[in-house]
Amino acid sequence: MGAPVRTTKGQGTTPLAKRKAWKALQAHYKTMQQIHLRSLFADDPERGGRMTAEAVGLFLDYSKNRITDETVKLLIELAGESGLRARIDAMFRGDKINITENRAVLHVALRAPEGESIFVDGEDVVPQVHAVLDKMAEFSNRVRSGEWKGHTGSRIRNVINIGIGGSDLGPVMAYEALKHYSDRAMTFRFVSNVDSTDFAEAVSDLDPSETLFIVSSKTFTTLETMTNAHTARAWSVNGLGGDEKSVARHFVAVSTNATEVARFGIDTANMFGFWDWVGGRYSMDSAIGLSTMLAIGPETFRAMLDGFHQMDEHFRTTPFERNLPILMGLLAVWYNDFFGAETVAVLPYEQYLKRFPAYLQQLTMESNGKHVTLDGTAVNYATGPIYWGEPGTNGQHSFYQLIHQGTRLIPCDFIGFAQPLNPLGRHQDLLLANVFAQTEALAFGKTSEQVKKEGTPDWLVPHRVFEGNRPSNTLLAERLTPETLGKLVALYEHSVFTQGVIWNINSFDQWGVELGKVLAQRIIPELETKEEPALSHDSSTNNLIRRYRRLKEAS
Ligand code: G6Q
Repeated sequence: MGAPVRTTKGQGTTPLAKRKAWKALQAHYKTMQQIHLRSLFADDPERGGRMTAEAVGLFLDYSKNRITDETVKLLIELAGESGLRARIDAMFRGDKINITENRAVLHVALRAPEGESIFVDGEDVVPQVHAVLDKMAEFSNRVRSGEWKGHTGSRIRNVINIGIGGSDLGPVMAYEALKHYSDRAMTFRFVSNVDSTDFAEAVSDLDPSETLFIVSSKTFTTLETMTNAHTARAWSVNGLGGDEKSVARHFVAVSTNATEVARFGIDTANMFGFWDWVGGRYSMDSAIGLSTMLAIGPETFRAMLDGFHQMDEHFRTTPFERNLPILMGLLAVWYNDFFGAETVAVLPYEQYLKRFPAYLQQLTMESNGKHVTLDGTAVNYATGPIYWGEPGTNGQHSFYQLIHQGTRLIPCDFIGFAQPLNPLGRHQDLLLANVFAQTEALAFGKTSEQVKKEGTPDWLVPHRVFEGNRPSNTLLAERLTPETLGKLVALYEHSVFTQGVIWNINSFDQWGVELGKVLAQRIIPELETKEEPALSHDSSTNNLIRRYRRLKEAS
């Protein structure tokens, strides 16, 4: 097979380091590197009001970044020179921009309203999306109302999603994020790890007659998922008197692979499909979100999709200088490539978003952890930063020390909401006071003069100085609703896209996960065989395998 035809012209022709705006940014950085946020604010009293952008109910304050209007202008020029406009249009049009897999990248079609048209290989995919959504809705309503019964006639009270990676992280994150809106009479669990503890703990207190499994796997061949699915089937069938017919009432599948679904024993009438143009880490709003829909109901799920779509439209149509995902993506590039920042911390001040950083880790790092450009040339600049984080305020009592006083520059995204979902006394004001205080402390710090004035003994002064000049974004919204969650996820999806376009990499493949999978397949029989295997790995791997074999026999 020859190389696929590039459907997006006009990008990647000039290597990044040779683009005019890139060079201008290099020169500009030399000045910016010296300037403190204290002086940027002191010299420009309007800054905090001006360096903001608001769209679809999300307010972004990016004024506490180490930038000037000139920086923003140059970054936007860089986006222009990098062909961002054409790349956005290509994605939304359904061009096969995932060139290494020759696939369109159309998570935006998953939330396109009925009546819109997006074509892949001459076929309008939007009606297909809505047909699956309708099927999911019908099924969800039947389960939620109790009409769908288990094999013994019991109502389904427990739903377990079995999946991993993109078929797990989105569903878990969304369930936790939207728990407030979920049916509390039902229990939702998520099994992903091939470590048997994951499954064992998930079912330990559940009754098989009330438990429905969703086997979520695009390929339906993933080792972890299929191992867990078979274990689940055995647990379920055994718990239901050994009748294989029970599988039809207790297992449904979300997959693109009908053949394997049928082979597993799931009736393909109970399979919810999606398409090769949905990447795993971009799939939480496809049928992979079936557990989410079961938890929150079809209407609320559609509200989430509407939130996604609003952000898609904002991204597609808004000029770059007011475009939230583009601004955030460009700022990430600014710190990653000019300041040499290696990580970005995402700090949601909302307990329900506790899994949001973990979700973002896959979205960002699987997408932009790439070392070659679209044409296969090794990059000579840093690509995807490491994303990490924890909900505030907990992180403040843990790793924030390093952000405030360590030697590394860690740009932070603070995410806060004005209205709590569980209002209790003063909690929300205390929570939000911490958001504002942290960004203020990071930016402005505390000088030695200030520390001395407080009467601190000289020897202690250096320890108590905060350099400041630590950048952050603050995202504020009214309230965490399903709609807001959709907007937030789409915001980061498109920020990741923007970064990938600047770096001229393919944000939509993940070849880096393959090698380990292949090697594991080779090692599995070496661990399982009763005979001492002839090993031909390196001496470390051989030694570890032998030691493991001895240790497991020891019990
Ligand atoms: C995500 C990746 C990956 C994938 C898992 C599960 O973008 O493709 O995380 O989601 O490997 O794959 P299956 O859904 O095919 O089981």
